[in-house]
Order: sequence, then C-alpha cells, then structure tokens
Amino acid sequence: MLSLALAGKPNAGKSTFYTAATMADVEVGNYPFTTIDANRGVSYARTECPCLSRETRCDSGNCRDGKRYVPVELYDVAGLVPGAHEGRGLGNQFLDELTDADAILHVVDAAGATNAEGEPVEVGEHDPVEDVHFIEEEMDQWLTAIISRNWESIERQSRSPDFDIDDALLDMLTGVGATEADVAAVFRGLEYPEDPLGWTDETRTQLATDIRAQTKPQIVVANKADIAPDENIDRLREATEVVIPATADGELALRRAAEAGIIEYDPGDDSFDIVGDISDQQRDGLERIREVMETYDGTGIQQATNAVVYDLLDHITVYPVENETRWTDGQDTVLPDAFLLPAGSTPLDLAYAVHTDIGDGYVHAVDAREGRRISEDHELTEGDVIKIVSTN
Ligand SMILES: Nc1nc2c(ncn2[C@@H]2O[C@H](COP(=O)(O)OP(=O)(O)OP(=O)(O)O)[C@@H](O)[C@H]2O)c(=O)[nH]1
Ligand SMILES: [Mg+2]
Repeated sequence: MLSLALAGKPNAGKSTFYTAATMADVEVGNYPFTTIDANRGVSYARTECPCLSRETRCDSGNCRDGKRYVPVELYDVAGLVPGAHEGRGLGNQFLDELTDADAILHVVDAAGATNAEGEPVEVGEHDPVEDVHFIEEEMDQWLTAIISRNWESIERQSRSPDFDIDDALLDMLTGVGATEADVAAVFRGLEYPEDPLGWTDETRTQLATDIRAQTKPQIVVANKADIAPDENIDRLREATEVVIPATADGELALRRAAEAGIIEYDPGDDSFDIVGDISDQQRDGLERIREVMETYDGTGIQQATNAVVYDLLDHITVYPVENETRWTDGQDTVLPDAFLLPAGSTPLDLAYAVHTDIGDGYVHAVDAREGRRISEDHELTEGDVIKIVSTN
C-alpha cells in the first residue's frame, strides 16, 4: 500500500486532517506538540469506478455510486520545528518515522495564525511562506548527518580491493528508505569521486538533498483556508510547485455531519446537501464551509490525497478480476479490488502486486473492458479491468 505522511510544524492541523481523512479518533488541540507518537491509519484516494461504464453500480464497500475509494496508508507524525535535526522540539525521532513514507503532505497553517514554533498568534501575524521549505531543509540536514556519520566506515571499506563506491552508498541509502531505483536515478545526475577520501561536505550535502528530493516528494496543504487571507494562498502558490488550499476542520465537520445523517456528502465532493434537521447555528457553520468549498472546489482533503497519488507519485488504479465478462472474483463480488500501481506498469507487474505466486505462475492477461488478450509488456492505464491467467 502507498504510504503518505502528514508533516509540518506543530498546530498546523495535521491531526485534524488525519482524523477527517481516516475517521479515527486522535487528539487535536490548539497548542504545539499535541501529537507525540505517530498515528497510522487508512485513508483513500478517490477515482471513477469502472462500474460507471456498466449498467449497474458495483457492490464493493469502497464504491459509492461510482465514486471509488482506494486505500492508502496515512500517518500523522509529531510537529516539527526548525532545528529538529539537532534535537529541537521533539527532536529527530519523527524524521526516522518519515523513512518509509512514499510522499509527504506538508501541512502549512496558511492563515499565519501560529508562529514558527506552532504557538497561536493573531491571524496573518506569521508569514506561512517562511514555513514552506523548512521540512525539506530539516530532512536534508538530518540525512547529511547520517551520511557523514557513516563516512568513516565507507573510508575503511575503501581499503578493500573489491570496494565499489556505488555499492557502499547503495547499502547505506537503502537503510534510510531509498530503493535501488531511487539511488540509481540520483547517481545518474550527480558527479562524485570514486575515492571516499575525495568527498567534501558539499558532495555529501548534495547527495542528501538529491536523495531526499527523489524519495520524499511533497506537496503543500495550505490548511486553515477558511480563515486565511487570500493573499497568503497566492503567495504560497508562488513559493512552491503544488499547493492545495484546504480546511481540515471543515472536512471533519462534514464527515461527522454526514455520519449523523445531517448532510449528504462523499469525501472529495465539491458541495453537499443538507438533508436532516439542524439548528440555525449548525446551518451557519455548514454554510461557512460551503463558501470555502466554492472558492477552492472542495475542502482540499481529498484533493490533496489525490494530487499526491495520481500526480506527484504518478500512479494509476487497476482492477484485477477473475471473471472477465462479469468483472467478478470467485465470490461473485463485482470489482472486488483496486490496486494503485506506478504509471507504466504491465499486467505482469499487476500479477506480482496481487501475489508473488500469481506473478510466478503468470501465463497471460485479458483486458476485460475490450475482451481481448494483452501482452505481458502492455502498458496499463487508469481504470483498466484485468484478468490474470496464472498456473498458481
Ligand atoms: N480555522 C481552522 N482551524 C483548524 C483547521 N484545521 C485544524 N485547525 C485547528 O488547529 C489546531 C491544531 O490542530 P491539530 O490537528 O491538533 O494540529 P497538529 O498539526 O496535529 O498539531 P501537533 O500535534 O501539535 O503538531 C486545532 O485547534 C484545530 O482545531 C482549519 O481548517 N481551519
Ligand atoms: Mg497532531
């Protein structure tokens, strides 16, 4: 499962985002370091279910009238302050926690209602643009420190006749969450000496920065958009590539209202309908959320998750089935599973994602939409429904 981490300074709204996105109960508070231990849960990317091209909607628990919710792991880590890599705030334990994240949703308080340490200030008092790059910088410094700490050992290894700098670095970097492909991609763009003694602090810092950029892509969630000056959102957009304005608080209120039967709303919808009896005060609250949603096409919570899964990480959703005409599994469930795979994946990749045995016994695949066989190296696309024929 893809693993997405919520990171940011204290009090930015990470736990509120997490609670809204997973509907798990965690502590939220208007003070720094409410969260100490990371919370892990399941959230969803939203896409169009292939059942939309059929007469009836599928009966999967993760499909609501053609809106398909595909599970991803979400985790909420403790707030981070500048200097965390040196142990400031709750220190660098949370940086270790980010090791297995595929991407980071950097939650920024776009309202500027908290200072760099996460303490409450007046709306607009702190400039959120100052917060945009600090997570990357902390991670770079943390990683540089790990590389530097390991350097003596690499120098020692280099005395051996069969020493290879690439192997030694690969060994070290896979220990901090990089894959072989990540390391190879970074090596292609980096010039570095074969001899570890020839490396400078700058080479090590550059390696750390490149590895971080490769392994931990991030987007900015401009949270508290409900109270943020518009100008702040515009300036955040100028400061970094992907910015999704959001109201985590708003999403949480909508999810709770939907659960209570007061509104009709599915995560990611750009509006909602009030269907239950509510007080004037509740109505006012909901209408305020509606205004934010009209400005930003939704609350931003689902939009942020989707931006990470489908754009930043460039994944597609593929649906394996056993019966290619009915699109069912052995239990007659229509479109039982959805897999998120990197763009460019093939039927064989899908087979391995389903199960190693299925991959090992792979014979051929059928595109169930077209009703025809496709080759092993055929590039799958978003929404493909695929039957894998395997000897296992
Ligand atoms: N106005 C507004 N307030 C929000 C929003 N999201 C969260 N908050 C408030 O911001 C405060 C901090 O929220 P948390 O979710 O606990 O923040 P956190 O980032 O997890 O904080 P730490 O665990 O301390 O790092 C709480 O008072 C929330 O109610 C939002 O969209 N709009
Ligand atoms: Mg928290």
